[in-house]
Parts: sequence; structure tokens; C-alpha cells
Amino acid sequence: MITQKELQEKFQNLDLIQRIYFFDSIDSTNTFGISLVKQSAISGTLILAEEQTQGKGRLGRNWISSKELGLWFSVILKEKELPKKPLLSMLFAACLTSVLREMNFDASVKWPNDVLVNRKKVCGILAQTTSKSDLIVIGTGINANHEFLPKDLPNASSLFLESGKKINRLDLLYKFLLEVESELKDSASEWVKFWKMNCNFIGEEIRLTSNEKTFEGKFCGVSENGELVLSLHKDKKMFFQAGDTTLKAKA
Ligand code: BT5
Repeated sequence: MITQKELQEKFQNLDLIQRIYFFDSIDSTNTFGISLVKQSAISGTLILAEEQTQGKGRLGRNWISSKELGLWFSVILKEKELPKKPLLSMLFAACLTSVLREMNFDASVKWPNDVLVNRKKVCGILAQTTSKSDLIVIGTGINANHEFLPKDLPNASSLFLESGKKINRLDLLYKFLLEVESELKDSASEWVKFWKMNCNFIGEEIRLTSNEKTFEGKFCGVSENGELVLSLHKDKKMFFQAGDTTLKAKA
């Protein structure tokens, strides 16, 4: 169990975090974040919950956020150049991957902003904005100590399941936010380089679904704007701003 006191003490020296909200249970930390943004939120707000009853994925999907087993949180940041929004969520995924690699996990980002360990999803990220504010709510869900995940999510896993070791969630959150704080100082083109460094799958054959169409080809990395670059055949390359990628099973 995480306590408010531990949280305040641990994060008081982190410049990135200026204000903390901590909930035992909430519908969604992102929904709460968006409601704050509509009132008077400040950049550097962290919203953390032990459980989400209506955790959200992209495109109205559901995100399972079981009590005390993961890290379910949102960070509110100010971003003046809105094209950076997709890059910001990619940066978050790359920061977590880098921290997990330091902890000896075989971690990788998967476009657009999932984090996989041993090719299984342990983290998803959802960035949201409102039209009237330049604040962005970036929600991160990390499966930490689950001993099992629902059978209908065969590609999902937790850090415990992949390592056999229980994770100290506050330590992980701290390391992650420290990494974000440091990487935010870099330029967007450095973020893209950092994302690529943290990706194991460049050069692999993948399937991409975008606007209900499916494409198969070689994943060539990402553009300066964070678009996925897919090589279909010979010299033909396609760029995608949004979509879902599926890795092919490795022989
Ligand atoms: C995501 O969406 O991966 C973004 C998830 C963001 C969750 C965080 S938690 C804190 C903040 N507050 C929120 O309400 N949300 C954010 P997407 O790529 O659309 O993936 C969603 C899909 O992943 C679902 O349709 C399921 O198939 C699968 N899924 C659901 N729960 C999962 C889990 N705990 N672990 C792995 N996969 C899951």
C-alpha cells in the first residue's frame, strides 16, 4: 500500500512535480486530470490512484487497473507546441523503457506508446488535451505486481510475472519521473532518437491497423514527428500518424 505521507516525502525534491493528488479509488486519473485542466490546474500536477474503476485506453477502450497492483497515474504538463503531443507520450514510453532496462528487464517501446517486456505489454499511455488549454494530461498505466492478468489479454503481462520479483511501486514511479524530468530538457528531435534507442523492433515485419485498414510490412522506425514509417515493398514507404501495431510471433 502506498501512503500519502510516503508519496509527499519521496517526491518533494523532484522539480517536475509541484502538486500531488492521491486516491484510494477513482474512476480515471485522466478524467480527473481533464476536469482539473478545465478549472485551474498547474503544470507539474501528479494524480495517482491505487485503483481505477473506469481506466481508459485509447479510442474509448478499457484499461484494467486493479487495486494496489500497478501504477495508475497522470501527469499534467504545459506544452505550447501542440504537435509535440504525440511525441510527449512517446517520450514517456521511452523513459519507462530506459528505466526498466536499467533494472535488467528486456524492455522495448512499441509504436505508438506501449512498453513491452519480453514482447508483452506491461504499460500503456494515453495523452489527452482540451481545446481551451495548453496543458496536456498524460496518463500512464504500469502493470507491476499482478500474479495473473485476464485470459482474454494474452499479450499483457506484469513486471512481477516477467521477473518473479515484486516491484516497489513508489521507487519505480520515482525513477520514472526523474527520467522524464531529465529528458524533457532535450529537444523533440532528441526525444525521437531516444525513442528509437529504446525500441527493439525496428526492421521487424509488423501489422498495422489505421482507420480500419490493415497493412503489413517492415517497420522502419519513426519520423521526426513521431509518425510510424512502414516499408510495404521495394521503395514504397508509408507514414502513419495513428494506429495500432501488432508484432509477428518470433520463431
Ligand atoms: C493504452 O490504450 O494502452 C492506454 C492506457 C492508459 C492507461 C492509463 S492508467 C492512468 C491513466 N488514466 C486512465 O484512465 N488511463 C491512463 P490502448 O493502446 O488503447 O490499449 C487498450 C487495450 O489494452 C485494451 O483494449 C485491452 O485490450 C488492453 N488492456 C487493458 N488493460 C490492460 C492492462 N492492464 N495491461 C495490458 N493490456 C491491457
